[in-house]
Amino acid sequence: MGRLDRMDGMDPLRPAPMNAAAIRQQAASDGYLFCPAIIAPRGIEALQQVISRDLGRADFQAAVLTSPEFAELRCDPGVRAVLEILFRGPAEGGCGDVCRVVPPGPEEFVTRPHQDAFYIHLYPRFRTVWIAVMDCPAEMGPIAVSPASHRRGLHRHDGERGATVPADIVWNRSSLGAGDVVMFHSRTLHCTLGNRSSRARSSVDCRYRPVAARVA
Ligand SMILES: O=C(O)CCC(=O)C(=O)O
Repeated sequence: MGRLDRMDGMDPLRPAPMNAAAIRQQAASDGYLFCPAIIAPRGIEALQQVISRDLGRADFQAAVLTSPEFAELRCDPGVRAVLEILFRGPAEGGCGDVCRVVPPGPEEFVTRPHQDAFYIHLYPRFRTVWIAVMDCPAEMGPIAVSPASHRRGLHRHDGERGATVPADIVWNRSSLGAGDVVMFHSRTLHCTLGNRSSRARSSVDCRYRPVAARVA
């Protein structure tokens, strides 16, 4: 994983500003927006209960992603408001959503650095929204993003091993609270680290595109 070994020294995520012009500017320069506590606890707690209830089911993923609680979270007005600023118009969800429950185990379940645009070709423009469904302190290995990496094109990817990361890349990461969101450009390099805590880590990642980009 190369320089990921040195992630302990990395800078914290930069919180998103409050007004539309500054949000667009920061997203354009960093390739991500960190929106602390943007999702109300009620919606997060409802999804937590669904995840606990359905964990262990063979169709866990489908059960969670088709639940009314997930549908509500995906329509969260705060998240949509930021996406609409970025897209300059309405956002459409359902462009590839995943619920992840990552058991403790330092390196076993890491998601190696990659760019979503390398794997998802169906949508020319999309944003990924990573939502902490529980408090995720740094030791749980929550999402890390590489600022400005979306401006450096697509890197070579090697299957499960992810992207070949340039030597000068830097990473931002913070301890996240339940309801914190990190949204990022489809070409932003990102990864998660090993969960070194004693509890499983739950998150969802949802993808949205501008309605205006829909192909008839
Ligand atoms: O949560 C993870 O382990 C990885 C998330 C991810 O790669 C993504 O949202 O694209």
